[in-house]
Amino acid sequence: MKYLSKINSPEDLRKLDIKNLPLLAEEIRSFLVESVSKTGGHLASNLGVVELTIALHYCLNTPFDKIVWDVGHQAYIHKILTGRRERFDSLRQLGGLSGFPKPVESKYDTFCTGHSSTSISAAVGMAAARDLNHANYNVVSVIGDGSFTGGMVYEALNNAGRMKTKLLIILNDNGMSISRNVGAVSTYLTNLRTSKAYNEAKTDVKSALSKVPVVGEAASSFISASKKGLKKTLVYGEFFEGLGIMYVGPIDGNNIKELIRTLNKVKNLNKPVLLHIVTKKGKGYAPAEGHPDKFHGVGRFDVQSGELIDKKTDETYGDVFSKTLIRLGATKKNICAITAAMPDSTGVGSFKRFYPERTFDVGIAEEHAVTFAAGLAAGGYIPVFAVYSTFLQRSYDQLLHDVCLQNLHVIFAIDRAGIVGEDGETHQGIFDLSFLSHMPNMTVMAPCCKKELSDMLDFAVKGSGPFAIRYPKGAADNVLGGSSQPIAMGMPQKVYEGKRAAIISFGAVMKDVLEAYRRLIKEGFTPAIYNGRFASPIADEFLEELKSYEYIFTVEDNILSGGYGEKLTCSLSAKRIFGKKTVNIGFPQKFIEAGSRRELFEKYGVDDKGIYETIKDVLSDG
Ligand SMILES: Cc1ncc(C[n+]2csc(CCOP(=O)(O)OP(=O)(O)O)c2C)c(N)n1
Repeated sequence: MKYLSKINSPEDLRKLDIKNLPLLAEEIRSFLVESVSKTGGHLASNLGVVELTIALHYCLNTPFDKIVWDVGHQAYIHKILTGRRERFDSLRQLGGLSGFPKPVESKYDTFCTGHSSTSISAAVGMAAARDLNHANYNVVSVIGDGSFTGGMVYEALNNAGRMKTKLLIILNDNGMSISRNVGAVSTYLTNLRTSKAYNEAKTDVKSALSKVPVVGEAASSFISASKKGLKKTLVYGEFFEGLGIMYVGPIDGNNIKELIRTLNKVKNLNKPVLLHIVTKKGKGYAPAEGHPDKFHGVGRFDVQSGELIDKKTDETYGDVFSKTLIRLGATKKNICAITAAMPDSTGVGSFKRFYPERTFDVGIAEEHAVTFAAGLAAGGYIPVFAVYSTFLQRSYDQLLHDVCLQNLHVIFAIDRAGIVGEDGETHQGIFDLSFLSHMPNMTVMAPCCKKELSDMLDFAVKGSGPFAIRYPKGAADNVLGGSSQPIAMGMPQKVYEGKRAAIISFGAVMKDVLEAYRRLIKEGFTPAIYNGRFASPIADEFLEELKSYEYIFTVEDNILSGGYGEKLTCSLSAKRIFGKKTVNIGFPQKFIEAGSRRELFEKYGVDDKGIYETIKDVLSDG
């Protein structure tokens, strides 16, 4: 590592001669592949932006100039170049570096990201703050073509074009979201990259740009000068220009010299500019170039072969969901599946192989996906939107206003509910119970095992109105031996009879609850065990049943605030059932850091040991 080992800040980088930067890029790629092979992480996206990241820190005066990384999964090189190389082996681990930009981690991280399509809005806001302060730094948003399918992008462009302030949007176009990018916007970008018409339009660029007020002359002479040096790659993006945003590109985003020449010009333009760069996802590492989707987010792997080290063997909740939906789709011809750009990780891709005409990939557009589902339901179909808990957060009002208000029969299959682990604060799915269980008409369920997930989907398809079924990441088991009492609206399943105390387990925490129960029994405690099943509604009959207990414990993998336990406690008091000593076990109302799922359950006392200790302490004191 001739060059990389000497770079501890962007100032060190800026001292390098431009001719050595391609070698630095090579060193960074080796370092990245080696490192991520040990920690896991977002490899392919980062390999594609090595040159871009070097060029940005080389041309800009960071941290005075601000870079906002959309999603932020591609900010690893940025971290490596901004003084975090030596801690890179702690990436995504408890107490280690975050896998996403995090201002508390570094002054070079300007904005927290993790969810897509936010960077232009944030950058426009930062540019507005700069202008109010009469400052003059650059604000740059780096956003991928996948993230460009999200609706906020267009709200931000609308705002940026009107404000006319200095802002640089770099559209990193690799043709990929996690899978191949989809939709009309993606087609438009592909046309920009390839169409003959646009190449021919290059001759008109100069006259078109001369008409642009304020910077017309400067931009026009820039284009003329650049044309010679930039291999005639500049064309005219009429969509952006029509919004008042100067379009530059497309240029080769893996050519460092071309990037630097272009950035040095556009950074001085005093208006919103969109620079369209074309990059290769996974560049420089053959397995990732060949399978950019598999190496988008990857576990530990062998560098030579590209083979995963921790092979997935057990069936996951996502697998069970996918199989069940395919089974249901065969008889119920009005079931549709929807994904927001995550067909493979949600199981919707498998449904598509059987029923392509009833499968919809809407792009990274969760807000739209929910209202689109509402439209399908209004048209007589039963849409199933399979989505990660954390991303459904973006659709609160669409759920409430567009689905629940009309009591439409839409099913939300909420994967990665609860703690997700290494992706950390931005991705933990610990809020869904709190934002769903208070919605009128919404039935909210969680299975304790794989058999129950399948039963709950059957139940939801047969029912009416909206349903949310939440299940966690990872292997699913049949913890209750697969034998379950039929599902009845609002009613939990009684697992073990008991006296004095009832422990109500909500969802897949059942395994740990049963482990804690075994230890309590050994010590002479005799609590009853329930499998909660429904966070909303909670049947009156069950509340009445709880009258016979003195202590009520609830366990869930959600934040306590607004979660299952609080909902149950409020339901008891609404029924005037007083005098119960209730203790809710779950996660505190805070953003939970990265770490393995097990570590985090242990840390917050939601594992078997924590549950056992809490219950034992309370019952012993009483
Ligand atoms: C709101 C939201 N939905 C889904 C995701 C999951 N996700 C992470 S990266 C990604 C694809 C992003 O594609 P693009 O912006 O083109 O970046 P690339 O990885 O191709 O560089 C998706 C769908 C997310 N981070 N945020």
